[in-house]
Amino acid sequence: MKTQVSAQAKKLFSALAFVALAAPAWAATQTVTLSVPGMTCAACPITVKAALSRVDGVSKTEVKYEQREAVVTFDNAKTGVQKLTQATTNAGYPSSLKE
Ligand SMILES: [Cu+2]
Repeated sequence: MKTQVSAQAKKLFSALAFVALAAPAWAATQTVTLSVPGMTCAACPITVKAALSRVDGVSKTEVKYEQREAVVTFDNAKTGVQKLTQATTNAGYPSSLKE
């Protein structure tokens, strides 16, 4: 009985993994969280938000100063994580994708 449940769970897991891997190929809107450790005062998020919002394809940017994070929603056919981190870096705030 136990092995049967485990086999089913494995099947379900691989199905979910497949969906997760396949999604970027057709899903146009993607949301990522960037770690922006360089934000040192309450005004920094304004600069970071402006830099990210200026990237073509970005539809929503939410910068959380307390967490040193930026949550960005974008069209993944137009832009990508590398362009987002490049934009914050150019504005003086290097960032990286938060896993
Ligand atoms: Cu600041």
